[in-house]
Amino acid sequence: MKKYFARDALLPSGWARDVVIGVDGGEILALDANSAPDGAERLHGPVLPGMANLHSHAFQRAMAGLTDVRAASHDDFWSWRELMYLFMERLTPDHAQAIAEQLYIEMLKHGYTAVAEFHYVHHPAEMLSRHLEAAKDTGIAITLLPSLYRWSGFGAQPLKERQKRFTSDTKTVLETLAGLKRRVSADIRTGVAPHSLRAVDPQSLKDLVTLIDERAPIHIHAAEQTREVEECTLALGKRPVEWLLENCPVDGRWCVVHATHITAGEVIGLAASGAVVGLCPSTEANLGDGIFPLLAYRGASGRYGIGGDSHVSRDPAEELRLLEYVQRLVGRRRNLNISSTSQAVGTTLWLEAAAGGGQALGREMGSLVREKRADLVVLDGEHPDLAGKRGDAVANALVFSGTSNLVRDVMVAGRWIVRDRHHPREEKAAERYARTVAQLVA
Ligand code: NGQ
Ligand code: ZN
Repeated sequence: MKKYFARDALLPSGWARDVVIGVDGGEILALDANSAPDGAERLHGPVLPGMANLHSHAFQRAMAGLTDVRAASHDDFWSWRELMYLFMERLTPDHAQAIAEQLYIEMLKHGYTAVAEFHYVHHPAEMLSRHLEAAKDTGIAITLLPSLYRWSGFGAQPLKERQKRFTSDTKTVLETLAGLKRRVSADIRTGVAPHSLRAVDPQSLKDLVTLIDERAPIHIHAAEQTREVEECTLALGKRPVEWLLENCPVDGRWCVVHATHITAGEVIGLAASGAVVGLCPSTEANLGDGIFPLLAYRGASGRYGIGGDSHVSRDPAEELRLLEYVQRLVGRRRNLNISSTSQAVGTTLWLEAAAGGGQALGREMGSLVREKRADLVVLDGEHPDLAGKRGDAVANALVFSGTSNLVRDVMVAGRWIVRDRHHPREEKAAERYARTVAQLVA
């Protein structure tokens, strides 16, 4: 067993001092606070559990910054989606892999140690295996979620020309999963992603849920836009989250992505279901989605995690900052997301999002406890932003003190992937990425 010593480490109960972390076989085997370093290797700064990025459409990384120009007289989520479809038309499997590799390195360097890839792009088998390659090459843990995508809107409207490439049915999703399972190794997970109630009909959703492995994660977009809520109410007689709660066995395997527009009743129902809400603060802000009722939901003990989604941010600290700031701006108060364990917002949000994210990915990760995967995020103890700080002040500096990346070293499943702010493949990946983007925007 390899032993590491951290002066400060974020445990589920809060920050602890002088912690010895024993790692073997990719897992945390021992964890002792208030211990002497003895023969342990000293880590270079405070340690937090690795963060899961629970919602990724990797290719959209290459669009970041390209759509923030007024393109339609009424520019909103739906006009953005047209641009995204256009962009996707040019995307080859080689492009997708180059983008994913760059993205996963950026995410690792900011403290994400696992990602759920929600995949509805053409050639699912080929594309998914490219994401799998990118994950293996970069060292990030991946949960692959092939998507069920059948219709362009409620009431089984046929796919529009640009959406035809996404088409899949229960059978093809199951085949894709079976193909992936043959390649599944210990460090990948699979689940399914019925795209949304817009894109799947009730029967195929029910079939899919019945036919998959009973432990497989199920991720679905829901209630991101008010138009979706209105159309759902007309077609199904219920709001999207309300319909899911009444018609599907929503439980801890489910990740309801966005869930932006939900009523007080849905807040309670969703929280009680044990599902994870997948919040994507930077993307939701970028797309003008609306504001998730986080305080009420957390008040009902609801679980959540964070996703990069369109990857306008690759930094979990930025996502958490936005999560809190939006609530402050709306509520005109400060320090809103706190818990019984900690009055510090940075500490609370990191702990909760990491645990919820791990659950959504179907992985034993997201907290520093024995028998969880050894995913360590070590901050740069020498950085000016951390000067003189310990415990809660460290997490708060991480989340609320500007935009420098404070992450120095990152371990995934017992292996150091980022050391001294460097990923071994970053130079090559950046070159390949630059060539790819040049081709895509030409
Ligand atoms: C996606 N993105 O799947 O990439 C979606 C757009 C849709 C977000 N919802 C497509 N943020 O929802 O129809
Ligand atoms: Zn999405």
